[in-house]
Amino acid sequence: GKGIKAKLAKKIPIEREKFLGIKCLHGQKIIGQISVNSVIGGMRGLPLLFCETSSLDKNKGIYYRGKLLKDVCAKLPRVQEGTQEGTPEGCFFLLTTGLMPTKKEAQEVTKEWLKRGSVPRYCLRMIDSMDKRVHPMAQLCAASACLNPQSQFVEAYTKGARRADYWKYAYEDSMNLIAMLPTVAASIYANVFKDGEGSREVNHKEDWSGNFCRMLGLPEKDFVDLMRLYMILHADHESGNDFVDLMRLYMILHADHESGNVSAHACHLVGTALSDPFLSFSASMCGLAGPLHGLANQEVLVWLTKLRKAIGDDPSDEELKKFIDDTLKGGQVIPGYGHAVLRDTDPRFVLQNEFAMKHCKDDPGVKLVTRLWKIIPEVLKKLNKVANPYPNVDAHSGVLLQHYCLKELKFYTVLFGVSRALGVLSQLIWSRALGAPIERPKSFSSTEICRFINEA
Ligand code: FCX
Repeated sequence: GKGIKAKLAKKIPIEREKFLGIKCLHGQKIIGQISVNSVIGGMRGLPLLFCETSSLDKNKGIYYRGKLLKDVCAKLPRVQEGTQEGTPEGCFFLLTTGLMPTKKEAQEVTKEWLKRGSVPRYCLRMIDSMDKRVHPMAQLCAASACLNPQSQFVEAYTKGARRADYWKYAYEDSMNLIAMLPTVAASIYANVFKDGEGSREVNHKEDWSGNFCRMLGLPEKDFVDLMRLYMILHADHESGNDFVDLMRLYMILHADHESGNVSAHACHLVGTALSDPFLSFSASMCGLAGPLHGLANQEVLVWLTKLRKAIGDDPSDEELKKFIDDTLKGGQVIPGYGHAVLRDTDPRFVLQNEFAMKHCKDDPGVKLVTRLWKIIPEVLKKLNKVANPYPNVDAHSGVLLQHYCLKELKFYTVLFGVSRALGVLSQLIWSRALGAPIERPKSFSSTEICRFINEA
């Protein structure tokens, strides 16, 4: 059979068998210990969750389905003409099925999403009725929740569908939701930043990212003309579609990050109550909207802007070090540096930097970010407490978006969210496929914790 659904229909019974076997034979084995710190300290590092789609290794980096992210980027089939990047569509195929798609299979996903992409009018009306002061992320949460009348999962559940079939409806809803997200996000962007100007038509000649960029109206025509002129003058390769390629790459890199991070865990948690995928995704986005999670990409740019205002676009190493020191002395962290799990430069940073070196190495923001990659770790290491002094994903994304004229910082987390849908919804489909039960850990009061301590 072809397509994701056929692949899943074949694979899910096998994985269920495997699961049942593990449960029966090894269900009682102990794989971790819970300390008092685990209970009061955010469950850091506890081996508590299941995730089939992606994993992190503190030194080796990020894996999607057992493949290093850089190999995923290298091997995903190039679908549209003239593109240098794989597609998020192909990435979704990989995350859900565990298989690297062929070019044809990746194209099939694009076609499916184009077919499913039209957003119901009542939802667009709701977006249009929003006050501009409502943060784009809050609008994304509201819009995805309000799509819930579309849910085939709800319909099937109400009619008494078999539990073994739940994944099929979770799949349909996930595909429909992902297909609609570019239009939803672009409508929010147009309303908040462009007085409602912008297209909402899906063009069947373009892929998911191409449609998204066009609906955002980016890069602006002036910029495309400028780039064409630059390319003619430098007798370089064709340009103009670089921004779509950046979008493809961005959507692949931000998609999945294990299941313990806030956005993935929120989606899973809500999904275990058998809330439908639209509501589960909405919950996920509420979490991504927090400053310790998805909002960090915004903070990096704020910091860089301050830096450039203070010491200019081409400061000396000494000036940079002093600015970094001053930030630290002011009691602030260096945004975009450090990670809870990784212990080396985030591969998502490296891949974005490779893109930048190919497409816009002379951009002053890009140059600065690249120089800081050498300088900041030296300074952070000297503090003797930062577990990972190297840059994470958020240190780079902002300057690239700025380069292509996506200047509205408040929108950056929405892009992150559209991408994150691919990961959290792949995980959700598998949660329903494997019959993940409702999450319900036991909680303890401080009196009870003290009793444990006294008994120990
Ligand atoms: N600048 C200055 N100090 C830093 C630092 C940074 N970038 N990163 C960590 N430290 C400090 C911590 O503040 C802590 O100091 P303290 O003991 O005085 O409180 C000490 O180093 C140890 O923290 P560490 O174990 O290295 O880091 P955590 O796992 O606790 O936290 C994050 C990880 C990412 C939250 C932390 O490095 C940070 O605040 N970075 C800056 C913000 C950021 O970039 N966030 C995005 C993270 C990521 F990409 C994502 O999840 O999206």
